[in-house]
Amino acid sequence: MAHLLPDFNFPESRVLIIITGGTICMKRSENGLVPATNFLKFGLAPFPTFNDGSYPEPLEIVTDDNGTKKAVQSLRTPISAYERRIRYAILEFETLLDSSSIDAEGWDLIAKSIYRNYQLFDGFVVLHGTDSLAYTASALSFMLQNLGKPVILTGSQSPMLELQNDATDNLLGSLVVAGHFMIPEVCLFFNFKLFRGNRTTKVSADDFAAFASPNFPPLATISSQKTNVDWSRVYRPKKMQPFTIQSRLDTAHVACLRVFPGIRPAMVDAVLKMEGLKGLVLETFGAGNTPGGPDSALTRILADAVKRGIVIVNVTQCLSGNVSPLYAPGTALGKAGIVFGHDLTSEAALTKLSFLLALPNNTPEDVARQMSLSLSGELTESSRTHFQHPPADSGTLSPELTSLIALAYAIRDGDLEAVRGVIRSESRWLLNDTDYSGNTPMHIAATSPNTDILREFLTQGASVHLRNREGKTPLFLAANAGLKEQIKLLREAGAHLHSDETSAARLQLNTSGDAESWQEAGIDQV
Ligand code: ASN
Repeated sequence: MAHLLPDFNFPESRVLIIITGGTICMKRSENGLVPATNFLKFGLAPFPTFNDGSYPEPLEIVTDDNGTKKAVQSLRTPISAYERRIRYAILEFETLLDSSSIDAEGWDLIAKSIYRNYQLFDGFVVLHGTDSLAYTASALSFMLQNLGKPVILTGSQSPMLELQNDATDNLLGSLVVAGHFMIPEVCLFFNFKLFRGNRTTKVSADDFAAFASPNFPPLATISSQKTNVDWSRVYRPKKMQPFTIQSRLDTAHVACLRVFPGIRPAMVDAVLKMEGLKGLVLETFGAGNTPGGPDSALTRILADAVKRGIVIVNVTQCLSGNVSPLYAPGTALGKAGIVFGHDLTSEAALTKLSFLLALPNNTPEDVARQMSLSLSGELTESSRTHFQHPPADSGTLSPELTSLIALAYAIRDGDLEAVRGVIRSESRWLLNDTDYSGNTPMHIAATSPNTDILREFLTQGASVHLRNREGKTPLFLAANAGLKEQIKLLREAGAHLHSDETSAARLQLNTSGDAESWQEAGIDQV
């Protein structure tokens, strides 16, 4: 691809890489592979793909809840196929772990690291071992609420320092996604595929294609220089609320049990009578069946446990498909108050149960109800129908661009009905598309008079974090234009100024800027 701009003019995304351990950063030792510290130095800096040699200034990262900042070394990638560079810094956990030892404490540490640094970076990559990666991805998808930026988890089957490794491709793909595509989800990137994290499961102990998402197609695939994102599948928050985290999942009072031919009801009873047990994931046969059928001792034991307030969730042992009241044994479980987990993976069921049980004031009935609803795209609610439209033909002016232009006019005219009409007429999700200057419909709405349009976009999950070619967010544009109502709405939805926008705002203030607007945009808090 011909580069049209001089090197120094390329926009830059900032990505924080959080390292928890795992094979990707392991080195050989007498005791087998063990995680090694200082990954930036041995695993990234020596490789031109991860280091363009420009050695930029250090970047600040936040290291604790008091907001303590530390300047750390940062590196820059070469220019991408999308004419952008990614500047990244590393936050390495003090104790690096094989992921078989990561638990709710580790999930908290990851969630907190993202929360503390949320305003300083455009996206996040988490390096993690593969063994428990699907659990961590599922847990984080519930813990990170109203997420507006990409969080990409990855790891590898072979360490970065081995000759034939998958570490390079997995980390590079994750960086490309986190640095270019505003996919506001917890994702897992592996072997050229981007999956929704809470749909994944580890399917191979050694193959590079280690993960699958059997009930939900990938969100994106990478082939050569191209990243093909299926925007129609991307999950977006529907609430106008800023990013928050819910920490401390309750993994101490849940269990997971796989039924097998000949399983003794007394054994299931013993698990259900363990002190303090509040929730059980029951991995059943096929479409949700247990041995013995409706009048069996096992069904009675399960029904009694539900009466005692234990939430039992029925998921299938099969790799793909749904549990439902199709056969008599499954129907009996439903009647006994056992929740149908639809097409949840065991990993998602267990972490979701731990998440819901930890929420204050949640009764077992509340937990049971929410277990069969989708909280962050982890299950397919059976009533939902997906319509897929064939791709549009290409013309001189693509239909997407025509719609985008019509949308821009409708926003500028403040015509909410016309805006809704354009959105309805287009099968694609238009709201994060950009015009030639990198402005999204949200950028245009941020400076147009009808705030109902802005509100409409925000409640439809349009991103407040996308930056135009000049690196400016919709919030910056609204503050620059002194539009208080627009600033207020954007802030309510979690918008914030980036550090380079803050410097630009301070310059504006020295000349003619409206101090009150900038203050409302949060300038003295950044
Ligand atoms: N045991 C390793 C881990 O999960 C496996 C891997 O990362 N491939 O940390």
